[in-house]
Amino acid sequence: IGSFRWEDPFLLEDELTEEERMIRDTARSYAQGHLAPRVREAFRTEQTDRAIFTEMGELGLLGVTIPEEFGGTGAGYVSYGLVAREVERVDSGYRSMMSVQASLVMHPINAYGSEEQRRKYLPKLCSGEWVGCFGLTEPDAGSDPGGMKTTARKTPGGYRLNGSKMWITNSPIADVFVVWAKSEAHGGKIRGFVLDKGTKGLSAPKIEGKLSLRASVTGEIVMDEVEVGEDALLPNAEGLGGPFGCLNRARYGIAWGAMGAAEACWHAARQYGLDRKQFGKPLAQTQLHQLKLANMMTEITLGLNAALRVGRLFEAGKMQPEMISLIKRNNCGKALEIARVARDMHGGNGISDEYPVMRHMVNLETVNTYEGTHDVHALILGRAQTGLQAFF
Ligand code: TGC
Ligand code: FAD
Repeated sequence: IGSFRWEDPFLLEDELTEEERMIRDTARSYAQGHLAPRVREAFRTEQTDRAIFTEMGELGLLGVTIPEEFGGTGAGYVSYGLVAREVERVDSGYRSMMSVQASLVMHPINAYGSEEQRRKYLPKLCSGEWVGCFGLTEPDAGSDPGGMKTTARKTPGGYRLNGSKMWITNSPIADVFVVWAKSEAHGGKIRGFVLDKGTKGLSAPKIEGKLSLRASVTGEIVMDEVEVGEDALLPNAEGLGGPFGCLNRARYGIAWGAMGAAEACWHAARQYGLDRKQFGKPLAQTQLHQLKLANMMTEITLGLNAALRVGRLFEAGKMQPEMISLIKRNNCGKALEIARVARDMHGGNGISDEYPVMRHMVNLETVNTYEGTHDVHALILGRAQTGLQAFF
């Protein structure tokens, strides 16, 4: 029968295929061996290491769900989730860099792009030679992306784009910009465009002073009369369904990733409680400490197994976006709460960057907000069961 595995109570490990375990192990050994040693300094000094993209690319961690003919691994969504979990166990910023590249840049090019666009962009994005970013959010359109002001006007040879995007992961170091704009030639419908770095009128200033996700650079995208050819348009997506199709994948990965960050906090709190003695005994021998650990174990176990279930449904073609709202909202909210409690359980040491807990905590504030805030996903789930939308 074997014994209870406290770190994997429902034996999730046994549900994985050989290939999934291999990909997960590659991600884990890279994350622990190469990301963990540099995260403290990167977070302290707000430095994003560009080399991480090529390192991940070499190991096949960027194009997990992209077909092999375009440089990807052609593996499934569970593998993708497992990579997100291992990377975010180290830092949510590193997972952000990876998931934007994979779900928000490569996915739309693969799913909505022409054959030429796929051939031009995917292999170099898979290898990390090029870095991508995804511009949907604007200064006045966050939760309500349908309110975007960016426009694309038809020109004789293509389109002219004007507008600005805000809070864009990777943008200051990006070579490839997937941006969404209202296209006059398509009745004002939202269309996707792929822009190349260096195009006249395109710039991506860095946003300074972030107190969260400091190892992952964030910027604006400014488009001032940016002229592109017809070949910049993603031909096979029209309306908000285009960007949302990408968000489904990124949100799904975040549901796994947030659990990785939560596991890091849980394990750290457990170890701290075993090592630290007060009142003549280890903190871990107090009832309050054990109650907190029991809560963490419970939420993480449920969250991971829910993510696995949705991953399997994804792979079986049975994914519905509301399933993803459920796990994105739940897992991010629970991870944030776990990080806050783990921070407290470390006492004064918990505020030091010698321990990972407070860094995870401030990172998870962003993770709980981006890709649809906790409350926006509640409204999606509320609409799904009442048929009444309460957004406006
Ligand atoms: P709504 O009327 O609900 O839908 C408009 C059209 O979109 C379709 N749709 C979806 N399609 C596929 N998947 C989904 N999840 C979809 N959700 C909606 C829908 O069927 C409809 O299609 P059609 O053909 O009928 O037009 O639109 P709404 O304007 O009422 O939307 C409301 C709401 C709140 C659901 C939505 O706008 C929303 O989810 N807001 C949150 C915005 C968001 O998540 N932004 C993320 C920006 S990217 C980012 O944060 C990256 S950070 C990544 C990192 O660093 O890791
Ligand atoms: P708002 O929409 O203004 O929301 C503010 C508050 O109001 C929230 O609490 C929200 O839940 C609440 N609220 C909004 N609408 C309602 C309502 N109808 N009813 C009740 N409450 C409501 N975007 C991209 O496009 N690409 C990226 O790569 C990207 N990366 C990001 C990286 C970072 C570090 C951050 C912080 C953000 C990033 N974002 C990105 C943007 C992110 O998706 C948005 O911040 C998010 O969607 C929320 O939009 P907002 O900030 O405008 O907040």
